[in-house]
Amino acid sequence: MSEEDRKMWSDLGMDLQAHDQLLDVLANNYRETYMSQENRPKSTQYFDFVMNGIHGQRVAELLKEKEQGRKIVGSYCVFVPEEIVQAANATLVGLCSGADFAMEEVEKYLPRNTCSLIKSSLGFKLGKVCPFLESADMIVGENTCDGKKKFYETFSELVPNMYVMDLPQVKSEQGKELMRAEFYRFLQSLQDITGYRVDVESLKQGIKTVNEKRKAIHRLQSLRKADPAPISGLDSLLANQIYLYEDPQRFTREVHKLCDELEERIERREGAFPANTPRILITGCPMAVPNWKVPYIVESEGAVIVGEESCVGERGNRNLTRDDGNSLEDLMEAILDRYFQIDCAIFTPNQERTEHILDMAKRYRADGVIHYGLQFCQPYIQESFSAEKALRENDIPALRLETDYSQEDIGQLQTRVEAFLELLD
Ligand code: BJ8
Repeated sequence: MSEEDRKMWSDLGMDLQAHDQLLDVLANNYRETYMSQENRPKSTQYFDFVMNGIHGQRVAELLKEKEQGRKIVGSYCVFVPEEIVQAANATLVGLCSGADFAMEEVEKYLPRNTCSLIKSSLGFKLGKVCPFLESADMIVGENTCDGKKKFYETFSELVPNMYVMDLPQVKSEQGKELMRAEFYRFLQSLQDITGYRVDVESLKQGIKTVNEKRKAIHRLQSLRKADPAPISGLDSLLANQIYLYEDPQRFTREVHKLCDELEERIERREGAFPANTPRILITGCPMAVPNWKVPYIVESEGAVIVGEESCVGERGNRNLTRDDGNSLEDLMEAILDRYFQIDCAIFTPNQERTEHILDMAKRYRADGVIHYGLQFCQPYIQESFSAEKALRENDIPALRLETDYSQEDIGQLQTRVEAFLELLD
């Protein structure tokens, strides 16, 4: 890290000592998890470059955009419509955190039985170690699960620029109406902070930018159907994680470059793992950087992850937004239609998610499915039972894992994954 980076973090009011510790842990974790992989496609060097500058180069770019009048919007959920943010001359960055930090402090604010994702998000604020959070002009919290809803109440007392978006829990006409009203209120609030009036042209451009990014990741996902899989699940997960805060145009360009290389690998039947390696679909809670624990275990036990039914994965990027409207209302409706299809477990009933899990297992030719649940996550752990039942009824082996961000259960997880993989032989 350069002196310039340190000055930037200090100007943002961060705790440099605590941040150094976090970066050390992150660098070690990345080296052990990612750099130890064999047969990585060359173009994954782009991921190394992004991860290397995760709190440096990307943040400096965002601050430069800010100097030119653009705003930064932080978010904890894929329900926040990026198209509208882009159209309002702002940049969206994901803030979910994937590592424990300042846990003693966190438990002064939140009950112990809160999921790691929420605890970590608070820990990064209390520890003053997240430059994205500290540079955001608006932080959007969304009313999804109970844990997040109550967390945002607490968080509002710590961050002055919190914006809470209400969301429906039922996919009814009334639910859609609520989401519509909330998307318009969000549009208005963005215009208020950016001083920028969203029109048909800017909204079309916003849709185009985000759709292009989605098309690139769809292409990557589709190439993972090949056997041998041309890229590891770990690297594909990283693409989905970077997707949430990387510059959209650069991300799109680099992921297409990676896909060109993967197509050549497929042609040569060259894989990240040998042909006939057991293929696993992961489903469940989102995995934010640097939460690579379960994928690392799965792939070091000799399987390859071929898809993620997750918000950091296909649930988050599944559909494109229609761009054929000729009025602001048409385009807003297209955005609403796209986001209303996200089948997060906070919806009830949520049969579409089970159908998507089955569909993905078939499309990616998965030999088995692992349901990844964060401890104390009621919505996903509850749904893991119905998902498992549906998978078994379709003769697809399933394993339910429940874990957190600690390293303490690694041995136990390895044993369970190993036993599951033996079943697939
Ligand atoms: S759309 S999955 S990103 S809410 S793991 S905090 S659900 S207790 S993250 Fe999510 Fe949006 Fe839904 Fe996706 Fe609560 Fe569960 Fe914790 Fe979770």
